[in-house]
Amino acid sequence: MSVLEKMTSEDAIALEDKHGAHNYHPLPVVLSKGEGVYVWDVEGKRYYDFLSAYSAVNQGHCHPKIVGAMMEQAQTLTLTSRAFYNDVLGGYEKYATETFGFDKLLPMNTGAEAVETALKICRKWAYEKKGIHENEAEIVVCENNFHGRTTTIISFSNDPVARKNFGPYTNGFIKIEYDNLQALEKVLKSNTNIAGFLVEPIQGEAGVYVPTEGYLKSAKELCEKYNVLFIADEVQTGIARTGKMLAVDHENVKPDILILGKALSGGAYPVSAVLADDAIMGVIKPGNHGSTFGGNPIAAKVAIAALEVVKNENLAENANVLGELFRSELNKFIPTSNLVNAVRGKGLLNAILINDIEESSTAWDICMALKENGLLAKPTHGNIIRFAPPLVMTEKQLLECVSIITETIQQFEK
Ligand code: IF1
Repeated sequence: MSVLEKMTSEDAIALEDKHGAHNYHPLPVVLSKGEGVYVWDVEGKRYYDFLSAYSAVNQGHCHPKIVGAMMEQAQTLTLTSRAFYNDVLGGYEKYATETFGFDKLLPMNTGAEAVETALKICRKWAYEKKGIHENEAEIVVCENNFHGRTTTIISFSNDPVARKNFGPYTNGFIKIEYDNLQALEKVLKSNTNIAGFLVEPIQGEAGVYVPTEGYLKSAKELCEKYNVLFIADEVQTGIARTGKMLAVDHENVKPDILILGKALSGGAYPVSAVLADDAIMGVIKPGNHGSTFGGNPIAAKVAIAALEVVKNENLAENANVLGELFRSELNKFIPTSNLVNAVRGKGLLNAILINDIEESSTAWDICMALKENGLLAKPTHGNIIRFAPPLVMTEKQLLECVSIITETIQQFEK
């Protein structure tokens, strides 16, 4: 069979199973088209997308302005490497640094690359500005973090599935409990080699864990007190997902280093970035860091378009309003359910907690039933189902999805 022939879902799954590494366990649905809040499978069935590629497709699938910018640049100049300048990168850097309020932007491609870049900048700042002895810098991270899958990043993960048998691990990281200011102050007070504190403003993969109100602000104040860099990983929570342009904006916190990815491109192209002011980014000199595709013309054009869409379509406010509606509707349903314990989240990054042991298949079974009912979502760890639709959703569509979700769960009520 020519790989270009129209295939069935079964064919597509068989091809991936035979020829692809088994590094995921996808829901058995084969998507072939996306538009706005919808995706279609190869048999033509339409679904509401309630994952948004883990919050990369905030602007909706195949947004015409983003795709248009990508197509135009793809026919003009795709890649120069940073050995030469190009006529798009500087304008993107200006636009993005003004949007987020920083002096400088270092362009990368994936979220993990941006996290690694932030760690390198933090360490170099610690040696050259804070005066920590070389190779002795420690960076504080949180239990149950998710920051990507490189060897250094999984070195400070406590998820055995993501970490086991990938050693030897990178040193220089101290884990503390998330949302625990006493734990943070204790480690900052007792150790003079702390360079930075890397934190997700909301822990996504851990199950959309929203920290106590004021946690981010107090953590930033502690970092200032002990001359430690506050590094916000907004790869998943950024770009309007939580009802503000950045999740840290809910507490008016300006990170020392800001990490962006995913929806920075609207899901059209791998684009990530690290932003910081000159006093920190100035430690990076020619030859210290880079990447073949980092800052390429397509990425720059796509990112400008993706950010313009967020602003012009007021997606942060839409996420804020629809997120409140989603949680209030589910909080009406929960008292009638034996299966759902709670709903939690901010903006349109939400999750429900299923009343079953983590090892049970209930959350998966519910997601399989949701698929049959025209809505795609996937459990995070065990018994938590994340709900994160594109931010372009209308109130009418959201209420229809609330009905699909509650009616599907009722099929499982004992
Ligand atoms: C997978 C979830 C996982 C991230 C934060 C950095 C990165 C991510 C806060 C790295 C990436 C993705 C990766 C993807 C599934 C998804 C994910 F949290 F979003 F659900 F895994 F935990 N910081 N998250 O969330 O960005 O290198 O992937 O561009 O690896 O399975 P990346």
